[in-house]
Amino acid sequence: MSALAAKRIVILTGAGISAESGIKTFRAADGLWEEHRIEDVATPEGFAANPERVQRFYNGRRRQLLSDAVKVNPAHIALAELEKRFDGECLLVTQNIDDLHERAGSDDPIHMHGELLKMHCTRSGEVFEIHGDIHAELSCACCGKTGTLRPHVVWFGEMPLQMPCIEAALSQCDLFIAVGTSGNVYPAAGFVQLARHAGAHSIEVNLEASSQHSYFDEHRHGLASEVLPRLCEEILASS
Ligand code: BV8
Repeated sequence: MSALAAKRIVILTGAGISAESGIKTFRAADGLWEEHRIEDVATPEGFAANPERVQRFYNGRRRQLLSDAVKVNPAHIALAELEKRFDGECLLVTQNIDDLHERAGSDDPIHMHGELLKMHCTRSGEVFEIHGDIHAELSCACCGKTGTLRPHVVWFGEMPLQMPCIEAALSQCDLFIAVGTSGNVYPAAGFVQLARHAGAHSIEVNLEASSQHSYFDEHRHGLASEVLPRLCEEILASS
């Protein structure tokens, strides 16, 4: 039986799936981290030390995400199609904080690292949509105070979201596909090992070998917008 004849699929996406939509990845030569130290803009300590710098970093990314220049690409669309047409279970987990999976038609992907178009109150934890800038004068709808709102994003040292749900799905999946992730950030980088432990067939879709390359059964290297539509059709034809 084909390894693609799956019944329970878990898909993990990273910045590479949105690269062709015009959103910078983290570790490419012109990547996001090239212009900023991770410690300064993606840690609670960095936010405490200089909240304005962190708000500027995310406000700039939010404006870019909402600009006309950023559109879904065939990779996002292929995953949304797979979710709709696949007759088994298909869980999409993304490390990305953009909303391109939703714009492509994916229902309710798990944003394990949070969402750029959301903010939360540091006093109550309540989460709100935000399409504009977050700044110190913005008053919070739940406590009426200013200076309490931060991006609803998981920083280094913070617990990713919905981990129990993700780990349960990985422990039962029979096909695991990672798309556009360098495999440098944990716990997401360890998901392929959890899937292998569950007996799943694992496929890496990436421009080049990721740090977790050796744990994958299969490697399909190339542009996600070209590789993923073909792979999704093969899965649908096999199931
Ligand atoms: C935590 C949100 C625990 C912000 C991000 C071992 C176990 C557990 C933790 C750790 C561990 N070792 C170290 C840690 C700590 C740390 C960590 O992993 N550090 C690394 C640097 C070593 N992890 C954490 O802190 C995590 N939290 O573990 O909590 C805990 C326990 C108890 C109590 C409290 C806490 C939290 C990590 C989340 C950090 N937040 N993002 C933001 O987005 O601004 S991470 C950030 O980098 C992104 O979200 C992204 O997810 C992540 C990884 O980047 P990628 O998506 O992989 O992007 P990258 O640029 O690296 O790669 C892109 C790939 O695409 C490339 O390979 C490229 O070739 C490819 N590509 C490019 N174009 C294309 C393409 N592929 C196909 N087609 C294309 N067109």
